[in-house]
Amino acid sequence: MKPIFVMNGPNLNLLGLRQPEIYGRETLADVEASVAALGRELGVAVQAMQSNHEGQLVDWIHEARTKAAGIIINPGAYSHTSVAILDALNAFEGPVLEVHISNIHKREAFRHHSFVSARAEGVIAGFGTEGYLLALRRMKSLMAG
Ligand code: CA2
Repeated sequence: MKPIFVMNGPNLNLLGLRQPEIYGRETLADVEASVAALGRELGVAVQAMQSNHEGQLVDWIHEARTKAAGIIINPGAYSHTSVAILDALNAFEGPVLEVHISNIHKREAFRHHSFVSARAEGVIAGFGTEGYLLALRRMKSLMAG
């Protein structure tokens, strides 16, 4: 069974270490552990990755073309700027779900638009780090049907 890639973009390595009022107190390692545990419960393989570099995220999305069944992605600030990540996702054939920890629509206007949303089957925003778990459950449904 191919894994679901759970990809996090720039600055998300700082989760839990700064700005807990926006992003909560869980670290990225905590989130990845919860996602892995839910993956075991659901019988879905999960591979987590994080990079601060746009090109690295693009390369992993290319890798996903042959190695992943689906992509759950929080592109961080690249959501609002990166046509390159959108183009890479458009070359991936499986389901894509976009996650934002914060409610980007309640924040500054420049966060209201995400290039990635044009490709995603669904978008979760403002559910905190629980959004990753909701996305994994949804991914399992998408893979089943
Ligand atoms: O809400 C989200 O998940 C975001 O994708 C997070 C990005 C932000 O640029 C997007 O607009 C919304 C930023 C991630 C920064 O993460 C930090 C976590 C802790 C401390 C500092 C930054």
